[in-house]
Amino acid sequence: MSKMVLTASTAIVLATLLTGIAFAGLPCMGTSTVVATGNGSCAVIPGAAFCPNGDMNVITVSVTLRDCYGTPLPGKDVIVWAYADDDFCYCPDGEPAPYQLEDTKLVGPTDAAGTVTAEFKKIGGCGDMQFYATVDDIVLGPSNWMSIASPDNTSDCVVNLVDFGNFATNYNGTDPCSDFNCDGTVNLVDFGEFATHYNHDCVTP
Ligand SMILES: [Ca+2]
Ligand SMILES: [Ca+2]
Repeated sequence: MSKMVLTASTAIVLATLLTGIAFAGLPCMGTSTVVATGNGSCAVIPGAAFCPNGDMNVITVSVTLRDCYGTPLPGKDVIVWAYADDDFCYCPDGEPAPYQLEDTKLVGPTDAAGTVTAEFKKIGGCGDMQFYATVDDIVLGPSNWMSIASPDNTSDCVVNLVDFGNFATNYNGTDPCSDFNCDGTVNLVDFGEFATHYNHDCVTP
């Protein structure tokens, strides 16, 4: 009887050790983080105002990889990608990633703290967006939601007369899609922003 108990205990210890070995060095959902922050006036919402050519706000997504013991994982490449319920258009920009596919960026390697960042800025459209990270086929995140505004109201990555029509309709209102400085109203300040980015697209200016 005591031999059976000993054998069972040994099996549990071995299983625990093997589990630990299996999880050590692999990104862990519970200890890794994906955090999105914006710059500009919308950073406190939080959110960002994007122009398709990238000359408005920027969202920085910071990914920190740790294994289930909390040990940082340096030297890993990470795919960071945007997720949205709403329609957005994504211009290719090639930065800071070696390559990108629409809203997906490959960044890395992670530094000694297990951290790497990706920037998103060449985007048109309006709505809510959050970010995930994939490494070693493990999906981490999502990040906090970000509220996105853009002079490209129609999500075709061109700021033109159609967008102006929508902006004019929203003028003096509270539509967050046209409130580029996130102060709660669509007014002359926002019109100035719209005018600055009029005729912009993925490559212009
Ligand atoms: Ca448009
Ligand atoms: Ca405003």
